[in-house]
Formats: sequence, C-alpha cells, structure tokens
Amino acid sequence: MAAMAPSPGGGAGEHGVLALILCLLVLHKEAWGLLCYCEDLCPDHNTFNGTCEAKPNSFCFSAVELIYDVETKKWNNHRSFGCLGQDELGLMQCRAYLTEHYRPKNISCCNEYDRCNEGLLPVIYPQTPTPSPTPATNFPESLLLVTLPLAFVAVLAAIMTVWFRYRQREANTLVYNKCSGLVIRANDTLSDLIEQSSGSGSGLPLLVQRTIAKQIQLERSVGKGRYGEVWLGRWRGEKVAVKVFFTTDEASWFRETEIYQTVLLRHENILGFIAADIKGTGSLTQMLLITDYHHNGSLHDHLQNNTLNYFSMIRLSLSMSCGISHLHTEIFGTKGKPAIAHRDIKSKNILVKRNGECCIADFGLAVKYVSENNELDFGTNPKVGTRRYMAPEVLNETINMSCFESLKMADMYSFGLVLWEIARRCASESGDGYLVADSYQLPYFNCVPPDPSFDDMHDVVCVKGIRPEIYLRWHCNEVLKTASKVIQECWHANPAARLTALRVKKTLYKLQVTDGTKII
Ligand code: C9U
Repeated sequence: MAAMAPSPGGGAGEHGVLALILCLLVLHKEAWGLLCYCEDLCPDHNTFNGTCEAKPNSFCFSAVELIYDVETKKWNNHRSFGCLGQDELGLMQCRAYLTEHYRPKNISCCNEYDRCNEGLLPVIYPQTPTPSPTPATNFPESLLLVTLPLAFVAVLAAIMTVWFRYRQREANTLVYNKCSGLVIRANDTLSDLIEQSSGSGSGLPLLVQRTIAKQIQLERSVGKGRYGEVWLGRWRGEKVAVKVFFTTDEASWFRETEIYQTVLLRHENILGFIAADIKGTGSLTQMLLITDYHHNGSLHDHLQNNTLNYFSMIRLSLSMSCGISHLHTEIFGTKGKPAIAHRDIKSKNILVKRNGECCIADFGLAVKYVSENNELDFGTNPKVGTRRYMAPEVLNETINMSCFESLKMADMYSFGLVLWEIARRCASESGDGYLVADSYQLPYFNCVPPDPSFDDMHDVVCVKGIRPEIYLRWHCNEVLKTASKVIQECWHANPAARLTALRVKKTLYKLQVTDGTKII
C-alpha cells in the first residue's frame, strides 16, 4: 500500500488531521509491515504479484551476485529482489561481500516506502574473480581437505630438501685445494679425481693425496719383500694397492714418489699412481705409496700360476715393451717428460692387469734425463738393482753411468730376461700334437743360488758369458722363434748391439697383427 502525501495548508484542525494521518500511517506500517518488490527470491507462501512483505522493522533488498557459468566460462550478473527476514541480520547484509562460495555479491536495502527496492540497482565493481572451483561444493571445507595435506607435504619436502642439501654439502666438500680448486665430492671415484686433475699432468694435488691416504683402510697383506710390504687397501670401497716402505728406506719412497709425479708419466703400461703420504708418529715414520690394485699380482706371481698361449704371450710382452718405451722416451715441450731409465726391471716389478696387459712398477732407482741440458738426475738412493737381472756392464762395472743411453741399454738386458721367463710359460705344440710349456723359473735358476751374490752373477754372466737357455721347441713356431730372436738381441754382451724398447715394440706389434689370427 502506497503512503499518502500530506496536503499543503494550515490551521490547528488541519494539523490535527495531518498528525492523525501520520499516526495511522505508522500504525499501518507496524501492523502490515513493509511491502517489497520481489524477483527470484520470492518466498512462495506470501508472494503476490512480485510483492513480498518484509518482517516488522526489516528491509527490502535488491541484490546483484556474480555467478560463474561453467558452460560459457563467463561471469554473469544475477539480480534478485525481495524482503529481508528479521533473522537475516538486516543491515549486516546490506553491503558488498563475498558469499560462502566466494562469489562477489552486493546487496542494497531500503525501507522508506513500499517497493522502494524496485529502483535500487547495486553494482559490483569491476574485478577479475577467479572461477569458483566447483559451484556445488562447500569450498572452505574442500579447501581445508585439499590444501592442508598439500601444505604439509610441501613443508615436509622443503625440510627434506634443505636437510639433504646440507648433508650433501658436508659430505661433498672434503677438500678444497686453493691451488688446483680440486674438490673431493661424495660420489667421486678415484678415476674421476685423476681425470679431473689430468690437466696438471703430474697427478693429484698433494692435499688431495693426503686426504685419500688418510681415508684408506688396509684390508690384507699381499706381499712382503726387501722393499717393505704391499697391502690390498680400500678407498670408499675401491680397491687400491698400498706399498708400505721400511722406515730405513726413505730414499726409495722419496724417489718413487718423485718419479710418479713426473709430468706425463701416466700411461696404461705404467702402474697408475694415486697418492703418496708420510706419517710421523713419534719415532715411527710410515711411508705409503698408493697405486691402482691389480688382482693378478706381479708377472712373477702370474707366470707361476698360469701357462700362456701365443696371444697372451704377445700381449704381455708387447705391453711391457710399450711401458718401457714410454719410460725411456723424452717428450719435448714446456710441459715435457724427461727420459727415464728404470734400473730394476724384473718380473716382480711388473704387474698383470685384468685385460692381460702389463704395467711397470717400482721406480725407487729410476734416473731422469733431460737432453736439453744433458742433465742426469739419479736422486739420492744408494741402492742398486736386483743382482740376478743386472746387465754384464753393471756387474763388471764398465757401465758409463754418466751416459743415459747406457742406462737404457742395461734396462733392455733385464727386459730380455723377463721375456725369457714369459716365453718358457708359453705353450707350443709338441711333435705328438700335445701342448707343452716349461715350468716357471727365474733367469739363471740353474746356474746361481736362490739369492745370488754379485760375484755369483758376475761369474756366470760376465766371466762365463752364460745366458738362459733358448729351447729347441721355440724354433718350431713363428711366434716363439721371433720372441727368442728378440730375447737374444736384448741380452747381447755389447750394450750398443741390444734392441731398443721402441724396436721391440714394433717387432712384437707386427707379430701380433700378422700372426694374431693364426695363433689364437
Ligand atoms: C711384488 C710387489 N708389488 C706388488 C704390487 C706392488 N709391489 C706395488 C708397487 N708399487 C706401489 C704399490 C704396490 C702391487 N700389487 C698389486 N696386486 C697384487 C695382487 C695379488 C698379489 C700381489 C699383488 N698376490 C701375491 C701372491 N699371492 C696372492 C696375491 N697391485 C698393485 C701393485
């Protein structure tokens, strides 16, 4: 029902009428309540012609709500009009807010006159609402259900990442060497470290060597001799050979360490150097040399336990000649390598690798030579080589020690004896079709006692001019025939007539490629 406007005019009577009308109006409002325009939200029971009656002291409202249309993927304005109930907190909702579904909604209210809300058109200020996730679901609840576990997992992952990185950094950065910048990381293997430092050409930085040496566990002793003791050790699970020198033999440790750190010495047929360390515990000094470990042990061990075929004989001999040739060869340039004479070549100082090749070890007596300044570096080791393998010119002391070529020639004599040890163990076909090989023996086994004196050797090698026997069976086969020629040319009484390591290498290489298919 519409409110009646008071008619203009004056007088006490008129005023009384006016007051009466006003009273009636108020009473009417109190009695009948406010009528509002309703659309979309009309309560069924008291709806009449798009009109509803607001509860006493309540309001008419006009609302606009943004609703997401999943089909058109658009936000639409949804308008509604109606009466606020008394329990709807009246003015509390007459404002712009986000609904429980996170939809923007704006409600305007009025109570000035009946259907006052008809002309009320609240607006929603332009914004970019995010699509409501599932309009039908209770978002805050699903939010809790989904986000809480997710947040928990995220926090856990972050903590674990930080902890893991911290542990890794702790483990990784064991050593940082200011000079080389080399770092031992948790997953580094020995070959990784050696590869990283290969630029220097002279092995690992000293600090890294010390760290590795400290971290090695000795597992078991694999040999004892005049040099000291050799152990199988482990560094982070990797096998290494550890040579522990006698405390009285500091000079050998020092020389060997020095030689192993010679620029460009690293070669597949030279025992792979890893580290050297000296530990002083009061009066006791322990000197260690750590190298690659070779399961087969020395050539001496290997020949005792195995016979060879032509293929394995050539492989051992050729690789040994490659090692000696590399040692003997001077490499020129700013980062060149001096020529090195070994001076103690023997089957116990040669190791057998898994691939059937050899590598040369024990450089305690080695001599370096740089041709540019004709400089011979003997080191300070007073020791001499193994008597059994000494060349005649060493035994009769006619060797010119200041001539590097003489030292190389003496090496080739010893090399010839080792080739002989190898050839004895190489099986060849006997007349009746059987394969035969000789037992393992040291050179001159039948001429001198087990630990021959200098004089014993001098008498046999220089005075009697005896050399180990070249067997008849060796003449019946191409490979052994070539080997016996090489052997004899290596142990010639005249050092200058001996083969060089390079020559042996070329001869054996030819033998391998020409006869390789026939001999296997
Ligand atoms: C013969 C002395 N010797 C052996 C090795 C070394 N000297 C050595 C030299 N320089 C630096 C470090 C070590 C050596 N040995 C191996 N392996 C090895 C495996 C088995 C044996 C011996 C040695 N056996 C001996 C006989 N009984 C069975 C085991 N690897 C690298 C160097």
